[in-house]
Amino acid sequence: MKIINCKTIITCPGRNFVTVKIETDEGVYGIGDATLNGRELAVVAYLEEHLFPCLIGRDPAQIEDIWQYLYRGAYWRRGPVTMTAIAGIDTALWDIKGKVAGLPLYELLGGRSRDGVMVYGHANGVEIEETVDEVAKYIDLGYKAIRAQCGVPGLPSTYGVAKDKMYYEPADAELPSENVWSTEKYMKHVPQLFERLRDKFGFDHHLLHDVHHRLTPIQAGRLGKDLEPYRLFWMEDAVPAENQESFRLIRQHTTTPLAVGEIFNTIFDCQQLITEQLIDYIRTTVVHAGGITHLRRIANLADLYHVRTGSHGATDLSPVCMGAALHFDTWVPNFGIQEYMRHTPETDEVFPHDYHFKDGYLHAGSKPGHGVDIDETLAARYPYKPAYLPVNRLEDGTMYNW
Ligand code: KDG
Ligand code: MG
Repeated sequence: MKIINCKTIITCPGRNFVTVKIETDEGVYGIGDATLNGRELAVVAYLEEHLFPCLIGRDPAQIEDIWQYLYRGAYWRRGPVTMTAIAGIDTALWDIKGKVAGLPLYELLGGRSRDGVMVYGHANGVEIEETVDEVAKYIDLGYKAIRAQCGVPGLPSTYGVAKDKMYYEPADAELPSENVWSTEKYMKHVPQLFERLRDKFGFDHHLLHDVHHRLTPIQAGRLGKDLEPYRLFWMEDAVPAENQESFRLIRQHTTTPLAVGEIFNTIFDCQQLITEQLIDYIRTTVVHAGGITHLRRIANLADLYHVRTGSHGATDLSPVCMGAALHFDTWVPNFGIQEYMRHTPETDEVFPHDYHFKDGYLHAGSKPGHGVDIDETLAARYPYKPAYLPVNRLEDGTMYNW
């Protein structure tokens, strides 16, 4: 079997998605997600100009060799654009392998380790009581785990508080919009949110929180400690993680479990975090960490150090990524949890898929490959629209982490 054609499909059924399609001389094709929020066309150019020409004529079964060719062979390694492009190709090749074998992807990885994949949904509100109402809705839908975010009094807007409750979409403007941030106001408010949630709902559901890279290590240690009575499943992205060592300080001060990694691209971004057991959950996912082939390496390393997976699953990761991630989650021995923000009905129509939600779990389905397809005619009805994630400034105007 040979690769005869590769292309990207860009569509915007509410938000932008980039999909890689690889076609073979035997009629079998595979697809992979290559969406990098706010930088979509950089990945498209990297794929079309630099990677696709190298794939024509290759055997799609040689996934490992192709991965090494694209990663090692390029000389320029790592980085979000490169690794997202490689992920799109890698996912499409695993899809082809599954279809050729007539097996769902999790069977190729080693078979099922669990019946369903526990997911967490996103509850958010401008005020605490609004978040409480949203958490109640997720509990009614059957979720076992819910991420809770809330507006901060004195700040006009903040990360995680959505206009549209179910389909939160932070890339909301043609040029980056600006948020204002105060660590002091935030740190005073968040423990009140979780006190209220535990008061109202008790301890039967997992609660999670995303700090979104906004604290220093000692502030994160303090917040983790303040949240200990509410037994969070995790505190996510407490600090920007370029400096992996900074997690040591957080660890010294709190037993609140720590999650990080949605913006990591390779195993080298989390090597120290994992081997020194500075985190509890690694959030790398298929599309931004080099595909199934590389994510598997990260998860295997993490397993040796009691670190479990908790893959990113926001709406900017397309249903193709979600499908592949769910097969991965169904297999991976050290699974922790999977993030699940529902896509809009328009997106679900463009990407028909085999996975489904039931009683707090997602089920990958049993179709060969990852079980997600793309309706190209429908996709063409939604042309690309430039959209950026916001930026963040402190109250005195200093540029800060979003
Ligand atoms: O593209 C960026 C979003 O996916 C990210 O901000 C969402 O932090 C996020 C999360 O935990 O889902
Ligand atoms: Mg996050």
